[in-house]
Amino acid sequence: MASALKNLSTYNEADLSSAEEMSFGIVLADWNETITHKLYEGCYDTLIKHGAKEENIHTIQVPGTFELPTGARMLAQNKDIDGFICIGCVIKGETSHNEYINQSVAQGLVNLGVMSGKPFIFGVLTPNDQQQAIDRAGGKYGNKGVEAAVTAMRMVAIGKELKKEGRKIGF
Ligand code: DLZ
Repeated sequence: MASALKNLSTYNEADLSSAEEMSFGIVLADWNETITHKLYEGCYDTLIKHGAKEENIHTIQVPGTFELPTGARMLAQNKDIDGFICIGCVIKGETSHNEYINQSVAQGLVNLGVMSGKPFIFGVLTPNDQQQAIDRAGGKYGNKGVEAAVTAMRMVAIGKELKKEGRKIGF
């Protein structure tokens, strides 16, 4: 089990470039807000810690996790943003609603990323119960929001590096 081995807030700072010149869109789902708002804090604070400017972090709130891909697309259409972080929490219930939401959101974000060439990060917890969510939203397994922020920074850095290299060889 991945979380038994890895704390979600642990990362190698040497892997990260400064986020000073990067812009981010955060799309935050309000369902399970006691959890998602903790994920948001972890994410936002990590971006700021690594140099992102407040004015370059654009946040919107959407009703639920299912709305994350559409919210991200709306943000992408209206702002010039390097990388998107989508934050939600879908707790398994008595029905299979969680599977429909999780699969469509994961697929939606993959589609957005592949089509746009920009990162759309899946910062969604998919726990079996509330305790598993608490453990991963600043609890004993760290904070998935931190992991999502670090992933976004690394992907934006890759995109920027490739653009620079492209200019160097004169295309
Ligand atoms: C309807 C629903 C349910 C049952 N559970 C969750 C959940 O655990 N986490 C979450 O983010 N959203 C949930 N939703 C709401 C859906 O994401 C969506 O907002 C509604 O189905 C309307 O499209």
